[in-house]
Amino acid sequence: MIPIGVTCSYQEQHNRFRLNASYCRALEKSGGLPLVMATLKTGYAADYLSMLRGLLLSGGGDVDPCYFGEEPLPGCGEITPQRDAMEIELVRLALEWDMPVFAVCRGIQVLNIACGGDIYQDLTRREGDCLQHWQKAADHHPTHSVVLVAGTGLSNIYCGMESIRVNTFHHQAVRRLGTGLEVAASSPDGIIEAVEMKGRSFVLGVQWHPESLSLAEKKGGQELFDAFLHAASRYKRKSNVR
Ligand SMILES: [Mn+2]
Repeated sequence: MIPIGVTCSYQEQHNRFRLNASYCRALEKSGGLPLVMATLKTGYAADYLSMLRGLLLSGGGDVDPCYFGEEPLPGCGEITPQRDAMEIELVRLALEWDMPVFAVCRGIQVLNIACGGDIYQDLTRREGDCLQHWQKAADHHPTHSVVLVAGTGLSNIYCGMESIRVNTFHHQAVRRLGTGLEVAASSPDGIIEAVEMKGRSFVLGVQWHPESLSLAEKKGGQELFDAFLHAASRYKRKSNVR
């Protein structure tokens, strides 16, 4: 079993951490040993990552817009500043170590912001019409399509298919790409739905929820965890770093 760190939500008003078990089940199905990173502290990224062979950023609430130089707009939801700080620190060090990173939903936004990009604080206030990105169907039903960019790692994982259908529960989305990131999929309304980083062992962010697809044994979910764990199994920390 390959140790994978999984971040979780922090519900300050209830004094509890929270993680949908689907992430852990999906990791286990691909040979991963999930280690939930339930901390509010920064300064321990190296201690954590030293124990791990991959980092999974889970979904959750909104990211503090201060990280990309904006004031909060009316459509911005609840933020958890401790989680933002801890996850951004973790991602940056994981990228420095070329550790495999898989970022889901909120995670793709954290990954993009950690690389210097920014996000739409609220898609409903974006100019131009958007699809429904917060579906009313149950979480394992794919409801909108995404077009895959040919030649990307994501396209390879999906055997060169031109598009797939995904589930969708987000009101924020990647806007300006962070350094080194490339678009791997977008929805027909032009929203970036997946990003990756070329020349890395594995850096993939998806806006949808593959863990829910996996739990329901729907197509397109477990394939991503398999690819992530394959990369994690081959991970060797670069010798020229700490
Ligand atoms: Mn979507």
